[in-house]
Amino acid sequence: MKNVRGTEALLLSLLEEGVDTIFGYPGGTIMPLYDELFSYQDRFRHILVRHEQGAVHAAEGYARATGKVGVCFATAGPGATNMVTGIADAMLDSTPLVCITAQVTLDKLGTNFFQEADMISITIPVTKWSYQITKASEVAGVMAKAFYIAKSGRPGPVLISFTRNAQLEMTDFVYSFHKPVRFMERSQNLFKFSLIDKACEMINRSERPLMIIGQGVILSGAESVVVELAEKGHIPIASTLMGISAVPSSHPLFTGNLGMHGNLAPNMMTQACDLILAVGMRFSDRVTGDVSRYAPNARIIHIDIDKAELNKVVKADLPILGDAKTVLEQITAGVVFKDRSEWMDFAREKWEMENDSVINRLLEIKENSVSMAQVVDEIANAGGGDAVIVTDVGQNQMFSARYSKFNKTRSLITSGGLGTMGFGLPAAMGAKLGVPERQVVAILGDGGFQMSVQELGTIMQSQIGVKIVILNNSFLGMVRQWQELFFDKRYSFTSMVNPDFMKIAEAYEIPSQRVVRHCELKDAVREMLECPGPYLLEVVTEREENVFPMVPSGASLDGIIY
Ligand SMILES: Cc1ncc(C[n+]2csc(CCOP(=O)(O)OP(=O)(O)O)c2C)c(N)n1
Repeated sequence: MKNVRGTEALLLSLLEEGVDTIFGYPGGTIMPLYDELFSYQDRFRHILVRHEQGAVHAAEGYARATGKVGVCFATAGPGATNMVTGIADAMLDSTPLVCITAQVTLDKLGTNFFQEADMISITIPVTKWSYQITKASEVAGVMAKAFYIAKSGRPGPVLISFTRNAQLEMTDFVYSFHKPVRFMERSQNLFKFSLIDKACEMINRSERPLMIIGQGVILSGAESVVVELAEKGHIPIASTLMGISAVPSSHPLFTGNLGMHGNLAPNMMTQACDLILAVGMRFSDRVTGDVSRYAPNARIIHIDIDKAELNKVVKADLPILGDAKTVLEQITAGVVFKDRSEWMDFAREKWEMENDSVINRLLEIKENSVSMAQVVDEIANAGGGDAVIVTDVGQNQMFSARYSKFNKTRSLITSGGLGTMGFGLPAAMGAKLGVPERQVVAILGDGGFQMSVQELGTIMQSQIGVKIVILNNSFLGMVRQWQELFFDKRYSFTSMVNPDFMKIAEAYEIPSQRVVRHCELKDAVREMLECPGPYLLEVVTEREENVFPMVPSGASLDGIIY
């Protein structure tokens, strides 16, 4: 047992939890903690970001790329409230985080003290747990619980508000890992074996099954079981945006990505299948379109670790509460091979239709311009499908999801649930720090890049070797696309006058290049990928390119435009 300050107890707790990287930004109220960190510099890598929202997105990128819990620090008041968008983003995308924000001293709480913001009330709806530490003696127990909650069951963010008096008080430090209380433990694997038998029977009987995988597959480490089950039963797989990369894009049973800007085949297959095996996905509106006309002929098996997701949007014929990997292993044992070649022919036919109507057109080479799809395609070819692709939000995101190739899991990091512009650049920094051996490419729009452009300072100071690609269409492209298609082309405030991105890169000492013609693209991408440190590639793209296929908002999946 060691008698230490609250601040040291907190850092010792982080060490106990295996934390080695912290993203943060100091300020008055958190100064005692940063002062303690000064003595622990050899044990932690602290990344000084340029905005607290960036700290959270970086921690998200780190968590998504590594599977570990992301950790970030911010001071009280504005530092803490700057984190809220990132925390909400992590909540919707089930990303495990522990966010530590400082708080004014206990006897000043509720007095509108300088930089006082009630972070508990603010974050309750966007965290799995938020708690205010008011005594140093609470630190070890609260931190153990925070890490347990962040990573258990369906992962998510935890916020710990750390009052200044608790930072400074002395306490005896003893750490013991959190022991789950019973109801939490049970939720991990509550399924009954009769449900497994029923699932196997439904799958074995089905002529046209479709396995839909979400991020839950990645979070539970069920990637190889998904492939095993699909191959054993001859079952096609489709992925949600968040499930992308769980299964290699080249797998013959992988039919593509679902949803609003997904591929034609899996969307059409949803409407034509007789069984959906939904694994670790939540039937988001972006995936279902009009729910009342969703999958009209299908019976539905829904496997999820979060009870609240079962029967929330789509009524399941067989809801199974449990961990995806454990449940799928059981199901795989009972599934038999059935020749579903005709069903796979259906998928192939739709792929050909999409190739003819969309892909070939977008990839068609025009001498004096470059399309966004071509840039993503070139990066995919040059990177061989091994890179981690981090996107921002908008057309850049949808093109990245559709034209990238993925060989490995945890290779697409994107803001799915909240759709947070400004996510891409800091998330890519965090991902690169988490998996330095991998190539990490951030594909961003000119709008989203400028929402977190200040993080170039972090990249410069910490020499983070992330590759930044700006698809510069001088528009808030996705909103412009909707204005073109659904608002009579009335481009209300979506045209952007942009700065010289080359000069910005130069100011941050980041090597850069601008491409305006297709013939320059290949060499520029190669140069970027071969550059050992950070690199910024701006591609001036066609201004009014659209992402297709597209299921218009509120339409049924049958109404897909391509
Ligand atoms: C913080 C935030 N503000 C606004 C939006 C709404 N929005 C979604 S996509 C988009 C356009 C993005 O433009 P850009 O970053 O240039 O990317 P592009 O679509 O052109 O690839 C906007 C404004 C959002 N998702 N997030």
